[in-house]
Amino acid sequence: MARILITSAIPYINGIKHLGNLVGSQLPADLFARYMRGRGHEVMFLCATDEHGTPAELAAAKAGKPVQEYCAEMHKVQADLARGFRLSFDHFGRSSSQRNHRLTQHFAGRLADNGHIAEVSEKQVFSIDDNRFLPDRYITGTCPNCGYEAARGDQCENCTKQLDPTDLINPRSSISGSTNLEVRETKHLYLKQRALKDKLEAWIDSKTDWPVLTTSIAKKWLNDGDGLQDRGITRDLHWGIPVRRGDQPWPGMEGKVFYVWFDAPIEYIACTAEWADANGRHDADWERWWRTDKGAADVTYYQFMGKDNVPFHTLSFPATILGSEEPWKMVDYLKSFNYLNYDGGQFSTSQGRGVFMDQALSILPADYWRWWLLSHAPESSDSEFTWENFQASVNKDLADVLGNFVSRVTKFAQSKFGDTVPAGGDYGPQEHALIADLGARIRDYEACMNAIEVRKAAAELRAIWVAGNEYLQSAAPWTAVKTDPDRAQAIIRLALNLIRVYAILSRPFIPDAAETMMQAMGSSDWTWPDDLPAAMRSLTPGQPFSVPENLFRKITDDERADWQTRFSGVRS
Ligand code: B3M
Ligand code: ZN
Repeated sequence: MARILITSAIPYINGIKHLGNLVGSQLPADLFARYMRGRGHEVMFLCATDEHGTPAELAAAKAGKPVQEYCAEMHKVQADLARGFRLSFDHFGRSSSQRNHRLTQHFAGRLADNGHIAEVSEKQVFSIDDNRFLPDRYITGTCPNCGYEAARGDQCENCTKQLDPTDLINPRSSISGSTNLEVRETKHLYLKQRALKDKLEAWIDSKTDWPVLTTSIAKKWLNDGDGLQDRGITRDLHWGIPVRRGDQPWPGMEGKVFYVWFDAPIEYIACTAEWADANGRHDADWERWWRTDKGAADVTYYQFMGKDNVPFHTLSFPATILGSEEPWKMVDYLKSFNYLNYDGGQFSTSQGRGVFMDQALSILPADYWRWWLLSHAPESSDSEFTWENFQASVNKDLADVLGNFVSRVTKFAQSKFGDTVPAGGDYGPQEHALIADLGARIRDYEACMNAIEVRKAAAELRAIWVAGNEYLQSAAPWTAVKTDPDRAQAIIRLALNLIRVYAILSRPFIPDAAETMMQAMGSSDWTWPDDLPAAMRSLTPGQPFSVPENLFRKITDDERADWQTRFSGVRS
């Protein structure tokens, strides 16, 4: 039994995520966690909400709530949606937890002790009416290049020129609109990443099995002229983890917090400690996942994320870990994803374009979405959600292929032979050929899953469902029953066993349907079919089964047209 540590990128707290976000990290991570559990491995699967930073503060202000209260509420909303999508986290933590406060301060202290931190004085815009420093993008003014009046302090959206806030004509606070601004001196901590470049490079070079997407992004940022900059890890904000040097105050840094991207990846570790706290475990129980000196040397660690998060996970976070000079577990395999587009454009959180997690579950159960999203995961390139494609693949793969097999087999069995697995006959050449074929296909499926080739794995699984249908079509128990009832009973016994095997194999993709199939077969034995001939005799003659409710319904053309309109515009 192997020990598998899995983390998904942790979603920002502000707002509900869309399906593109979901398929970029949490959902494929869940697929892999479920598969590894199914294979009998010990899995620790973690996710959390990413709660700090200006966007969280502003979203709370917009909602008219104290930021703590806002984050607590939104955490619950996201946790409920995760449950709705059957995301099987061992723990869904919060980056604002006390555990993360302490660990983040610990890492900062270690980095300082090891000479990796510089204190830098800089000038920054302070808004007197807002009583806060303004991040560059929260300053609005007229672009000196094109005259656009709503240019942001970091960049003009109109002419794309990169700006400095002090370039803006008539600058004002985007938060309050106030023009009562002044430039103040402020001191920040910088992580000296540049000095860690050789170590980072050696580490990245040692990862020869990473997906091209991951490695190419890591190398680009490592080697591009201004790629590996020393990085500011503190901010002048109220909401965040107070800057401390381990458990000591940090002179000169009073009232400042760590930058959200400094503390967010540390939450992967802190989340495991939160898991221990929530389950009455000891520190040793989480440390054995993370400290190579305390049992984590035999852990294999997988991370899942969208491509925009790769630089932070291949450079910044590893710099934090390497710079700590402590024996923390580092990622072994980093699976990254391209973007999912929506119906000829992009998903847009600000415009409410596309389907968001809450809306998706309000129109169809989780399995429908899980299947489409995973079978179209944006792996080798960006992919696109269209309602036509969604309808076609649900109706065909789920309803016609899998659903129809289960329903035909169970209904026929019940009507001809009653409520138990029929006893007649035995498997013949046709069954042995099918079992041999399926055995080979299952090994292919496993190979794709082990390699986290999500789309290919879905295609293999679909092929396994198709093979069952083809067998049933050619064995034709409805014909055999007229002349050779024993033969028909053997066919049906095999087909019922196959439903149970389908439940096991399909569970990582469509857990609810898998549960329904397993229950209908009167079994709770989820043992992976390493020995397929034995698995195909798991349900024995006389054992009760039932006809499940329709596993999947079809999406009608009217529904498709209705949803297409409903999700195209601005969210109310
Ligand atoms: N919250 C960005 C995102 O949700 C960021 C990921 C943090 S992973 C440590 O895409
Ligand atoms: Zn401009």
